[in-house]
Amino acid sequence: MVANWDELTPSDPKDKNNKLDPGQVKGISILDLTTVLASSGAELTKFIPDFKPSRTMWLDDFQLSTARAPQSAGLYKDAVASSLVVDNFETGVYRWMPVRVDFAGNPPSFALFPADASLKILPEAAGPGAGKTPIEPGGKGLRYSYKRGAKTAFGLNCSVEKQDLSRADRLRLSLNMSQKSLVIVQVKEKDDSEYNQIIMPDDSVGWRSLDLPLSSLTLGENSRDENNALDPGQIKEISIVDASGFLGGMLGEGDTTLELDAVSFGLK
Ligand SMILES: [Ca+2]
Ligand SMILES: [Ca+2]
Repeated sequence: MVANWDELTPSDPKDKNNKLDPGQVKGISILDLTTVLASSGAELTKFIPDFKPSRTMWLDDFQLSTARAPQSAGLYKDAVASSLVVDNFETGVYRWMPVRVDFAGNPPSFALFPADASLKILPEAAGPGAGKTPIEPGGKGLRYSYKRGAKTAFGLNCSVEKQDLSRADRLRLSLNMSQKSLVIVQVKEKDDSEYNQIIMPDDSVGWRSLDLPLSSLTLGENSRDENNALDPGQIKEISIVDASGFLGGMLGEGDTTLELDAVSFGLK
């Protein structure tokens, strides 16, 4: 994997200019978040089905380069507009969390990194395009493979909590389902209000390039929001959910792939 300094997000909200200054770097850490969570007492086996406490981390070919890497996230400006790239998958960094939700029980149960699913960044999973700019599909994309069934949903979550989205007015992404699916594109505010765009089964197969005005997303049925409006500056998370399992077997079950590329917000 490779990343530019300016694609790293600050974990300290008190940083003066809200970006990493290469001349100020004094150390680099690589953390296995699973072990961090385990030491916090979280019941990981409940969320990560194949969690093993004994883990090995391998590190090789570590380099600091003066050449700029392809940009896979962050602010991008062209002659006409500004965008905030959420992910175009060009640098092999994984920013999306795979999730499975089982509705058979009450309450529903959640599994992060479900054992029966796989997540890969691949050239074969790229959207159609030359990927000439960070906001265009092409190059590499993300492939989420899983076996779907009744009363089960599979989704991908990406946190954008550290990004300044106050000027965002559109969400763009390229999406490809391997079989007819009911897909929900969901944007969540910091207070957990959920806003959705539903992709109907007949519009889901083959690459779709979506360009959604944020004002067209609608508040989820089970969601409350104090002002009933999606406030871009409050957006903390994007989810892409295959909710076909809700339809009681109307859509096909079994092996399914969800491919994603070129996710960005258009800025005003
Ligand atoms: Ca790409
Ligand atoms: Ca709101």
